[in-house]
Amino acid sequence: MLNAVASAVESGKLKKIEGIVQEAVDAGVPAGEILDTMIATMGVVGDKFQRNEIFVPEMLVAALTMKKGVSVIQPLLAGDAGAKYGKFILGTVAGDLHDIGKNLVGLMVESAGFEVIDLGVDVPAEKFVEAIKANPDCKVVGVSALLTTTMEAMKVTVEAIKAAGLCSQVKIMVGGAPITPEFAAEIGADAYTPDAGSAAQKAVELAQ
Ligand code: B1M
Repeated sequence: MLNAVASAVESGKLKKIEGIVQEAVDAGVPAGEILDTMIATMGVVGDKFQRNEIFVPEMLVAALTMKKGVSVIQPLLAGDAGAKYGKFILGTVAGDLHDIGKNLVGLMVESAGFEVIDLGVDVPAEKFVEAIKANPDCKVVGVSALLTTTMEAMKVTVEAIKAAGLCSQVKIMVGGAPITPEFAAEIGADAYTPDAGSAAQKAVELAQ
């Protein structure tokens, strides 16, 4: 079952993925396992891209396929905790178009009890600042970056939030494949988490 999910994502079976994921769900495979399989498969896709075995279009179709697959299990992953911890502003930094990880963070944070305001991808630092100012009840901001070349934009974003004097209002969480706890500390972020599940736990901690 999980092999079929992995192979459908890897080969970009856009039309078949929903059925394949649904079959796995119906067979009793836990949604978390299905998600972990899809995440691991994107790692395989990335490795193939790095070895020039596939190119951007294939990587994009794999990503779209994963998104469709996630939509099937989304209701099983997200609980309805209500927005008891207030708002969580989230975005992928300027110059960066990767959003699957960010979207998973949004999903988990929402199910942990936040109202998520998703600014999308390629978000300039000023847009984060404006959104925080427009939402004075927001206590946590999540900033995602997937490229080593956009880590600098993450630094700029954290600096802009601090320069705008918003640190007493919000805590800043960062994450994404190239981000390390050391880098997070270096740029002055309040927290780093490696995945969506731990991001949700940390967000709850920071909001209290
Ligand atoms: Co891109 N890409 N990509 N790509 N892509 C990577 C990131 C890469 C590692 C592939 C590789 O070479 N092995 C490489 C970056 C290398 C580097 O920076 N050193 C790369 C490259 C080079 C590029 C382009 C430059 C390629 C080109 O055009 N020549 C280009 C850049 C475009 C841009 O952003 N400006 C590009 C484009 C794309 C697509 C558009 C085709 C597509 C993205 C589609 C989309 O997201 N809508 C794509 C994809 C799919 C990937 C890979 C294959 C998969 C990413 C993914 O979705 N993973 C990726 C390879 C890889 O990651 N191994 C790759 C699954 C997802 C669940 O994981 O996003 O890591 P991830 O999220 C994780 C954690 O990181 C964490 O939680 C999630 C898991 O629970 N997390 C957070 C993420 N954000 C968080 C925030 C938090 C906390 C945790 O707190 C706020």
